[in-house]
Amino acid sequence: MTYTINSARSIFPSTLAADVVPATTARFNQLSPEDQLAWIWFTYLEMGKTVTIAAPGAASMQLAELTLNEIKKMSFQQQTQVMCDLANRADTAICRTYAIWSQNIKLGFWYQLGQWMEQGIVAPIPEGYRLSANASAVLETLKSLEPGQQITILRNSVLDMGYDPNKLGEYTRVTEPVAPPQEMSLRTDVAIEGIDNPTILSYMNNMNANDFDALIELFLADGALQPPFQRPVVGKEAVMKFFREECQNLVLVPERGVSEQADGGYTQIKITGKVQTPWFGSGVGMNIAWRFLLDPSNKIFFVAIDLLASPKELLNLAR
Ligand code: ECH
Ligand code: GLY
Ligand code: GLY
Repeated sequence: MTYTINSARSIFPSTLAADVVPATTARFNQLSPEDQLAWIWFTYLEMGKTVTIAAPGAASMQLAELTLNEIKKMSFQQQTQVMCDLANRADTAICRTYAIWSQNIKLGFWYQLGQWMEQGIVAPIPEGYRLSANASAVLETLKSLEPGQQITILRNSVLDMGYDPNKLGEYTRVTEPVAPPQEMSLRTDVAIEGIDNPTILSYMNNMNANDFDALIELFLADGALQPPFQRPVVGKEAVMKFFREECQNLVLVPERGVSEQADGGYTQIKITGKVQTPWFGSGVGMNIAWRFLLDPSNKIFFVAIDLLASPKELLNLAR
């Protein structure tokens, strides 16, 4: 048998992903725009008790600056309208601008608005705002989850806002500049219990060094990468674009793994461990599995990244 991307997706089928994340996001999306904004505000306050969010890099803020300044000058009523429009995915100039920003620019934009809301520069959530019963229930669910699951839901809520980019026709995404890879002398090597496959070790080390040119060479031309809760990104060019836009400054901390022969001379390898995002640093360790399928020449045909259901899953290396 030869593998297709689709059949590769189900290697290590006993891996338990955090399905509560898409389920909670779906419930969030049912709320009214006002409720969504207030829900995020309360979530943000709640999470602020235990984790700190890092200020975004200057480069990403600069790309949102025109829009931020425009909003800063508005009345409270107009500011509230803009925020509701974003949650409502309305067809406005600001929602169209927002739609073409990369993930980090969207997050940086809201980070700034949140600061301004705290400082009284941008309209706050009305004092005494009462969440609907549904919104309160979704908030209770969120509180019961692990921090890595909470920040993923929070990020989803931000990424879903603005005008639908699929309705824009041709457009060029606005992204942060890509920093040069880390200098060789500063790089560190991961060690993974049970794994000495050089492709896997290079994958982790190159990602940690932001060395996307070296990283992409580990993939087959028609190789694919499947981020958590997403469809696979297929082909070297698309995967490289994904790395440059969304993978700077991640910290991968793989812990253990298992490797076994698969059909047709392929090798399947499952690794579990932690990942940190630059937004929360070592304050939030996400429990992650990587499920790799390597071809007979040891190149990556497929890798899925899963956010795990619980820390217990870190020990599940069953085939
Ligand atoms: C306020 C109220 C009004 C409305 C809004 C507000 C502001 C909200 C703000 C939210 C900020 C949220 C943030 C969330 C960040 C989440 C980051 C995550 C990162 C996960 C990364 C992973 C990486 C995995 C990968 C690996 C690979 O090997 C391949 C690549 C890749 C309050 C004003 C909206 C400010 C900052 C969850 C898992 C390991 C797949 C990337
Ligand atoms: N502070 C996180 C970032 O700029 O990616
Ligand atoms: N800073 C966003 C991410 O880590 O994907």
